[in-house]
Amino acid sequence: MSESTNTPQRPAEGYPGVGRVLVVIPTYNESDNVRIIVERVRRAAPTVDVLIADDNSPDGTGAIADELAGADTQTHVLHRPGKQGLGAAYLAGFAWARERGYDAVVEMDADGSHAPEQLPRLLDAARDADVVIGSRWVRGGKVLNWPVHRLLLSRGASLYTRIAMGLPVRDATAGYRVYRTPVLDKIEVDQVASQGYCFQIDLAWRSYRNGMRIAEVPITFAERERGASKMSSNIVGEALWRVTVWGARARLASVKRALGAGEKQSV
Ligand SMILES: Nc1nc2c(ncn2[C@@H]2O[C@H](COP(=O)(O)OP(=O)(O)O)[C@@H](O)[C@H]2O)c(=O)[nH]1
Ligand SMILES: [Mg+2]
Repeated sequence: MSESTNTPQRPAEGYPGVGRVLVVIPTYNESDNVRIIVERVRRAAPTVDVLIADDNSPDGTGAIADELAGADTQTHVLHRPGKQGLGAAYLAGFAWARERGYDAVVEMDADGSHAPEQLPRLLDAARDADVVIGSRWVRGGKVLNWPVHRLLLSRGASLYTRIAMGLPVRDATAGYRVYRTPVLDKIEVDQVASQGYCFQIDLAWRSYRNGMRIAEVPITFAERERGASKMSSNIVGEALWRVTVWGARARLASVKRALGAGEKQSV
């Protein structure tokens, strides 16, 4: 088949200055996209490996993923029993990477919103950072083909996260990221239960609180061209609710610290 014969077959020698990298691509009903995205990643960054984390997609994405993995030693598949959400798929992918000694993991959507051609830019930034976020809302960042309500939702979510939680990240819901593997232990990623956008905010928040170096690199984000979005109003609601609770907790903790310091001073 022509699709698999042009896939480069090179040993995974790693990405200079970062080491062995695994790009985790969660999929649910991405049969129109999975082949294209894997080929683009392999071409854009030939030394990195790919893991497709598929939740038993009814549209046969998993079988296409098997075909891709069979034709390329650097492409792998993790079959999961059913739809359990984006966050759970990433956690399983991260665990897979840690078991195999990868130095860094990348989060990337299957639908082409995160251009694989920009991956080297993110990985270059990972040489001097623990976490790299491909950001729409820093200078040079862009969004293509989004209706105004999505632009407002995304910008609003990031602004709200900065104000409510004090998280100094411009694009807190962004899902195009690099984590150096030791970070995952430090932020106790195993204990994360959030899904969707909240998963991304949660990991950024944990990284920030644990003193990780977070770099934001401008990306051009394109809306998906094929297939349907899996995000729902529930996922947006979860993010809003959790950000409010986390923010309130953080503020309360700092007020308590300030009061504690005041009491000590007065005795
Ligand atoms: N494995 C898995 N992947 C998922 C699930 N939900 C969404 N995804 C994938 O996560 C990525 C982002 O989802 P998408 O629907 O594009 O979200 P949007 O970009 O916010 O509209 C895509 O690659 C989806 O196929 C899920 O429950 N399980
Ligand atoms: Mg998408």
